[in-house]
Amino acid sequence: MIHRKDPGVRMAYRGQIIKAMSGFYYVRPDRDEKIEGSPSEEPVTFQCRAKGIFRRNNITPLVGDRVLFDLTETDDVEGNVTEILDRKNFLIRPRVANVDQALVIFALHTPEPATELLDRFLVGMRSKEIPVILVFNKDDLGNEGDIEGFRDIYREAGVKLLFTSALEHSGIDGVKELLRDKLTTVAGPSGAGKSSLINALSGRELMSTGDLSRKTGRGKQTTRHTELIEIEDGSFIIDTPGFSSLEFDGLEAEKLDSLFPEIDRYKNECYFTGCSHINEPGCGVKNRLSEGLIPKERYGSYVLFYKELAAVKESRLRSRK
Ligand SMILES: Nc1nc2c(ncn2[C@@H]2O[C@H](COP(=O)(O)OP(=O)(O)OP(=O)(O)O)[C@@H](O)[C@H]2O)c(=O)[nH]1
Ligand SMILES: [Mg+2]
Ligand SMILES: [Zn+2]
Repeated sequence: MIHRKDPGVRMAYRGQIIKAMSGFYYVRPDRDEKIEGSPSEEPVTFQCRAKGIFRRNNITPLVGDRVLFDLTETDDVEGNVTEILDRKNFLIRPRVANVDQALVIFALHTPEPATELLDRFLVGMRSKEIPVILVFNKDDLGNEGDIEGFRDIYREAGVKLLFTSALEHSGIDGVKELLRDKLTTVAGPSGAGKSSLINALSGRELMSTGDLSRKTGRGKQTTRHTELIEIEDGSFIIDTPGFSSLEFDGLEAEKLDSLFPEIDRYKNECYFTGCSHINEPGCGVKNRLSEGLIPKERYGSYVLFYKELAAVKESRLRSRK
């Protein structure tokens, strides 16, 4: 119970929305906020509404939002979000704001990693300038060859690359280190072991994990809601349900090469400016590809995405006519 001396005084505090559910926003005050009557040791979360914000600013609060809130109700931990502070960024899926980085988790095996989906993710995050930590989990099921193979593919992809086993608890500390004091969104296909890894990171059974469906060999989408989880003091992550596809929003084919670091670095060697690196003669990127300096898997994803984006643009132009 929070008791304040003068219930008539509106006090604004600063905090962050860590959970959104059924029209309520659960706000954790910033560490240096002193809230009268609040037990100092345990971090308290205030259940808030967001009366008026949407009408006033046409903005819906998101998990991760930094906000001002007040405690106008007298006697309990209820309050009202009065202002959403400027967002550093936000994601549509999951719906979350102010993300510092993404932890992208794939399994080395079961389910077999789909590099196309993985690359889609890396491109999406890079287009939002969100740094990526790429983890291949279940390395207890893999061999040295698998690991070296992925090292070769993602060495120059502009990500931090790690291998873990949530089952055998290996590689966990390395990941934990990278999450310290950050807000990290977790993504990866169903069954990759996201929830298992989060449990291993926090040392607690925070998330329920699922067996792989015997029929499909994939996970069962055990995780459903969106919430910030504090795995240790100051390190927040957000676990999301697995996904099986991902669409790009607002990307242009012409700019796609800048989202593949290992391609981007060679584009100044192309004969034509604006080279798509697919059919043009004198393409520096394709030269480097044939020399083995660009992984063919990554180039393959580039071509696939390029064509996809070009087709979207084409159909948009056609429908305008
Ligand atoms: N061998 C092995 N199995 C693992 C490992 N990590 C997780 N698993 C198993 O893989 C299955 C799926 O794990 P989850 O943690 O539920 O996967 P998830 O990515 O959270 O799946 P969704 O919530 O459906 O997106 C479970 O049966 C886990 O026990 C690992 O490192 N090695
Ligand atoms: Mg899960
Ligand atoms: Zn080129």
